[in-house]
Amino acid sequence: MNKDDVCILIPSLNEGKTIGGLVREFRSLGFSNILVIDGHSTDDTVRDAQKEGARVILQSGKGKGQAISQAFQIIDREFILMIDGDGTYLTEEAFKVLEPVISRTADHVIGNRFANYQKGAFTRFNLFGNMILNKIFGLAYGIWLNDVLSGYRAFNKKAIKNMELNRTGFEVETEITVECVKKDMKIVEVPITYHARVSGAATKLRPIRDGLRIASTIYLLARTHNPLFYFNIIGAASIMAGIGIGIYVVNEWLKDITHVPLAILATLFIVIGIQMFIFAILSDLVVSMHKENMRMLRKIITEKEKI
Ligand SMILES: Nc1nc2c(ncn2[C@@H]2O[C@H](COP(=O)(O)OP(=O)(O)OP(=O)(O)O)[C@@H](O)[C@H]2O)c(=O)[nH]1
Ligand SMILES: [Mg+2]
Repeated sequence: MNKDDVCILIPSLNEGKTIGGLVREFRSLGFSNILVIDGHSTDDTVRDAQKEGARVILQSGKGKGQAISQAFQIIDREFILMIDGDGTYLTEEAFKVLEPVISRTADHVIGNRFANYQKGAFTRFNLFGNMILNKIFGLAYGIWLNDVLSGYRAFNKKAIKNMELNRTGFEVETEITVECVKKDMKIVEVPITYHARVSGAATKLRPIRDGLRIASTIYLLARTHNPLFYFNIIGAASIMAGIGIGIYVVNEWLKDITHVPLAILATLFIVIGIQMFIFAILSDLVVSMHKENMRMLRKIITEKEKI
């Protein structure tokens, strides 16, 4: 592996306790292209990273997602290793994470933290939340990954240049994975070690708010990949509401009380639900044809590049 072909990308926001050591370790492993994208840290993050030899740029907006998408636009190396700046991942596992992209068996590699995590690295709530989100992701995209939200990842240039990222916050890992699935990039997971944050270094993740945002991102982005999943959920919710109101109306009617507006509402919900199911089938047809076209287009482009 030519280490000069690799860009180490570290998003950081107030990681003064760990960033210096992290950059130093990567340099001692032989990596010279280290890019820290900083979210306007108010501690020594920028100074420490620069002192150890990293190139530091300040992100133009807010959030980890915005930082990553800005960094992707300026990176020109063939391979990219992305790692959080909080010292929870091991630098020596870089080679393991990079291997599948370098050997061209993958376009995107995800380090699976659940393979080996230190006690205390996840709260019980985080473990549960991750499990649920991985399952929702599997249902929506048909790819059953163990750790969609991992912060230790590798890419080849093609993968990052093909990516269109619009989410600004902690939904970025989800969006990256979704984009790879949508663009037919090959994803591989490798087992990694995950440590707890060093004491006193605050997390920027707000589990409930960010968890809900991630879940809604998984759902909303599925519209153009798996419309059956997207529209059937709306259809099922609508039919269930209709049936619920309907049961109430019939029950009351048996007691000689008639609710005409509620009866109309129940019927409307059920009809809308059925229409959503039909809409799901039609959208699925459109999306399948679009995917077929895109696949063909990509094949033509790759063959053209070979000539
Ligand atoms: N540039 C930039 N980096 C950010 C921002 N928010 C978080 N980060 C960095 O993104 C990485 C992941 O954030 P964490 O707070 O560790 O989130 P997490 O890993 O999901 O949560 P923990 O389990 O508590 O570590 C860290 O290196 C942060 O410093 C931001 O707004 N801008
Ligand atoms: Mg972290």
